[in-house]
Amino acid sequence: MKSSADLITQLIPNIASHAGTELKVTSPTDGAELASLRMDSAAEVDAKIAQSVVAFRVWREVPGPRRGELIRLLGEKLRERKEELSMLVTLECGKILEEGRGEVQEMIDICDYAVGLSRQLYGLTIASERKDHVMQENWLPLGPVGIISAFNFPVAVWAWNAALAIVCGDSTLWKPSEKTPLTALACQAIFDEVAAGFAGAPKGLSQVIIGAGAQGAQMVEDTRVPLISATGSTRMGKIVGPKVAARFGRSLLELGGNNAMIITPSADLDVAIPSILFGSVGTAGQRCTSTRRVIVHRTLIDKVFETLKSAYVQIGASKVGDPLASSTLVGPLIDELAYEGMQAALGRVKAEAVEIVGGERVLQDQFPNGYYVHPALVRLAKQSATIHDETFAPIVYVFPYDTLEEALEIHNEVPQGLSSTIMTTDVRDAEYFKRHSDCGIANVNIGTSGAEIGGAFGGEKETGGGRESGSDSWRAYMRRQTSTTYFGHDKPALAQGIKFDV
Ligand code: UN1
Repeated sequence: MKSSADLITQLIPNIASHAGTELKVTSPTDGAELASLRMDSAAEVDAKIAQSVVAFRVWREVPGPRRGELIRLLGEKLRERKEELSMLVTLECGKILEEGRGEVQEMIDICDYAVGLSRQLYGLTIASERKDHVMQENWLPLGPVGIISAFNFPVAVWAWNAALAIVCGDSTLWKPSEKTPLTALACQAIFDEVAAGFAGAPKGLSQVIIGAGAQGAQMVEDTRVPLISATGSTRMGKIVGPKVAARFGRSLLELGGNNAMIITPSADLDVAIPSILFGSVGTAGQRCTSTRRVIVHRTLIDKVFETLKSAYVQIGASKVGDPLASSTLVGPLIDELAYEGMQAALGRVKAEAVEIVGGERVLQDQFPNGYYVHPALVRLAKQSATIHDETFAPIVYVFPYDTLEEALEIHNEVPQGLSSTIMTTDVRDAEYFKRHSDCGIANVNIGTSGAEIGGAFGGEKETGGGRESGSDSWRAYMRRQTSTTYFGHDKPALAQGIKFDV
């Protein structure tokens, strides 16, 4: 296997030009320094935005299907580099390699989707009330799109946004998490390589801004960036949303989740249990879609809890470790702060808990600077406000319900509204759940995490209301124009039958 330094220079050939002292990038696997980078100055951010405007003016004139061709080539290049990029994802954010591969696959999938979309950016033709008039809806490129992404999906979320924005005729500016700038630079290098050989792709069509809060805030406040697509915590969204709104910009927010599974009396537990495990311990509980609450019918609570308990004990004993090792299912938390957040959440719930399994730090001898934990399973007598906040760590709370109406009340009580699921073989329960879940995602017999790119992704309430990826999410990256054309010979007629004869 390649050393991390070789992998980085292979994927980011110009890494030396980013060298500096301001941003130390460490791997969550063992705390080792991967690189030390400089951040963009305010003048550099300004110049990148200006360049993005210039690139946009060129790119919007390129026909949609031709724009799609660039994204087709990007998808091809990602297929070629999949293994190396997946390894860098694992190294920089700590998710297991299998999930790193899944994340790069998600990039490839959205590229394929965007290629098809590039020939389907269509609007409506609407019946006009007036003779010899035609009314149309045109979808036009919007402008530079600012993308703010989080550490936990360091490359896929960029691809969801960039692939769509670019086929829609926009340019993009990407401010990745300061915890994962290397994967962003690697994606940028791949993009640059593809764009260099592509006639008509302007300089600066896609750019990366390296920095932290200040660089992000500068982009958020700049009126030259009509859309800010931001993924991260609700706390971040509460800052970004009003700032963008204050300048009449548009924001697409993908914020926190507090996702739940309801297990009904008719549930097939052979389907439910693996879904809980992937949802709650997968990605070390660091997905916005991770399963955080399991609401179980009282008749099944003992059985579900005991089955989960033995799985958690086994996972804690043998499946937590080096995310590059093929036997590992749970890698490290991103950093010490995440570990402290997890311990604080467990501390808060302790007094209410019926039983807590796991939660402690492990592998400290092997990885003194890596924050590995035994995923935590917490049994409660009922839900309380203590678990209304999202904790970005592997903690799942299990508690009972008596009637499905009550289960949905409990389910919807939290401030977030991203993903939800019901385990049932009763079609009535499934339909009731879909009608009453207040989330953007409501699944039946599959877990809360691991959505496909074809559907619109996002959620309600404190999750921010944005939708990205599939379905008609592309419309967020374009501006809608209503156009009425008169093609008759008579004196023009006014709408609403108004007479205005001079
Ligand atoms: C995120 O955690 O920000 O549905 C995105 C999922 C993934 C995306 C998660 N496809 O779990």
